[in-house]
Amino acid sequence: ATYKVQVSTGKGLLTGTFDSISITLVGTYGESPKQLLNRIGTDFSQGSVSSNLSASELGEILLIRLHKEPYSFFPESSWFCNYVQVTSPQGDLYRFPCYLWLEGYATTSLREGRGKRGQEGPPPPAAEGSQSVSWPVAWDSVAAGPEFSDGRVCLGTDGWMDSLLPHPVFLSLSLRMFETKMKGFLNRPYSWEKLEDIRKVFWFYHTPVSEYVAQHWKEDAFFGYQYLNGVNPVWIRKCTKIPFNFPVTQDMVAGSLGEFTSLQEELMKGTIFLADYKILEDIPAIEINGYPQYITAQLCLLHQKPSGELIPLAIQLSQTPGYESPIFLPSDSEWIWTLAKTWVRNAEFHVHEVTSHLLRGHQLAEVFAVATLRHLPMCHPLYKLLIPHLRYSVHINVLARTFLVSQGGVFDKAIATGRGGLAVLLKKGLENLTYTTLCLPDDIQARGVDSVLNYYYRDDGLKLWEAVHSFVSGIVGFYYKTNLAVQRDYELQAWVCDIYTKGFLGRRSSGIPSTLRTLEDLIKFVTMVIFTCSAHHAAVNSGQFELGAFMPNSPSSMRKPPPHTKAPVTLEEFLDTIPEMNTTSLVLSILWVLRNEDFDMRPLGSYPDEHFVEDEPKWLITAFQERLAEITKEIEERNKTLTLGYTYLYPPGIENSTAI
Ligand code: RS7
Repeated sequence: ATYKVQVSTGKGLLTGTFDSISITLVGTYGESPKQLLNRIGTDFSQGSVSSNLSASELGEILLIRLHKEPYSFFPESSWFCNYVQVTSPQGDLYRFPCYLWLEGYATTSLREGRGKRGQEGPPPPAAEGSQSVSWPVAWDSVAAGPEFSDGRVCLGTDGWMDSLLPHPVFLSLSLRMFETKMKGFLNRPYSWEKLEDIRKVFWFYHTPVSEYVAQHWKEDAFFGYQYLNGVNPVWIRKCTKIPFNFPVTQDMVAGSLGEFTSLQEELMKGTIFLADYKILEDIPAIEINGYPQYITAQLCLLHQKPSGELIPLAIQLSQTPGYESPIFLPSDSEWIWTLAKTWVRNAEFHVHEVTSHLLRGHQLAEVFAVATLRHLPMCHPLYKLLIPHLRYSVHINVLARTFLVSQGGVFDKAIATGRGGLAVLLKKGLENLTYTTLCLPDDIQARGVDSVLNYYYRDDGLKLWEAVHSFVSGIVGFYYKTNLAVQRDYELQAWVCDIYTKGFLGRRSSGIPSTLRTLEDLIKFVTMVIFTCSAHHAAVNSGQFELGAFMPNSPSSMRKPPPHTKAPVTLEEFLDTIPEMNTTSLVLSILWVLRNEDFDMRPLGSYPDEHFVEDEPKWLITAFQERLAEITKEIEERNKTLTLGYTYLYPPGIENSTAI
């Protein structure tokens, strides 16, 4: 009988191979002979190649083996195989999705692509599952102590880049460009002389938003706005009782609240909010440019006016009230109030980059990726569902460990925590991280921010959560009919258990499940995974550049201790407290290099790699895309009515995965 074999190679650069590739088909009646697929010197790069294969009747085809072997004098070359498709003599179509690099000389088995769980179907080929991937030393140690992995995550060379022109090339080119533009600022360990200079030095990147920031950064309303729709819109909580260690009184806030209401009344109305940076207590700071830097654990009280403006009422620059730690108020003199707010912006820098961005965006994505590669075979429906949302995550983290959080890296050069304080902060962040925080609808309830006005992050985020949830429900419902099916899927259970024990260090109080009992449990958990890697990461990542380019809005380090009195300060003293020119430039260079360029981006809900072969999941993907398009329209309409549109959860700008 004659079988038709079609092989598709990735479209990226250098995805073809000059090695010899042959195939064996394995069916219920037996195996075909091994057959060569590429003639010498053809590299597969043209996309799709067809061959005919003669064999006796094989029955239903269960799996294929791809043999990658040396071809005379050609050096070994990696191959990015999209998929193989086999048509039987009777016209039955079998598809074998791959979408992986095949490296070295080896035989790779691929199971037929209809989603199969655990016991179903033939036993998993040896190459799949836990043997090939191990937990990087990194995660445990990043969470528990100061030692980071050297980046050698056991994923072969890929980290799943699907082109051989990897991130680093673009990143270093980009950095080179930045350096020329900055013309020497990276070498100047001096204070900025004028605020205007900070704006001007960045002449090659002015957007409407970065200009807006430079003009409005000192305004209370913009300071408050960023808690709702800035880069870290996950921190404020409703305050119903003034904390004992932050003794704000009616007298202090009377001026801000006006004569028609009182602090007590507003507390009861639910319009008072608290940003508490207790997590920064006792985080060690480093020296920068030879001088000690400072970190404090601020408290900031805010009020939402009926107009929707959220304004700061009071700021205390430590967790311990008293003579040494006055409560700063908007009625204080101009630069001391600005300095107090800038200290809070600095706290925001630390908690945003470390807990919201690095921990929740990047490290969790890596945990999900490693657990998925270890436990879910490629034909598992959850592998198919999740793998597009884990693309490049390990790769970008290896880069972050190499350049950003490495010894002598950016954290050690320009951020007050340095690498040591970062590890302490990450550990605390992980200790505080709960399932509630990770599930947006629960998080909104827990923080008491469901009726806050003008909270576009919440509005867009909840719509996206619902859209993802409904998509995941469809996929899960198609492959799992009963709770028992969920309980009995030992691959799935091993996956979730590994996330619990390795990712969350087996901490019961996190509320993270260690097993999944029902369909609803499974749907929620998978929704959380996809939402974290896509929407959450986008919300905390996309605005960094435009909101951080004007440094006083987002200082990475403070060079003087927090003020102990309300004595007026001058602009010059203010400039001597925020980062120097070289520190500013270094942070900006990273923001510049990592700013979201469209390069190779896959927006939320786009699945160009066809892992699913059945019709139903394909329809569900289409429905998901349609819902995202509706959300996109709604956001466009809403943004037309705003001075500053909220775009960080605009679906076309959200990546499927934590890829940058
Ligand atoms: C960015 O991701 O765009 C920039 C991050 C950055 C810039 C300057 C100083 C520190 C950071 C940071 C951070 C923590 C997350 C890093 C993960 C980026 C791959």
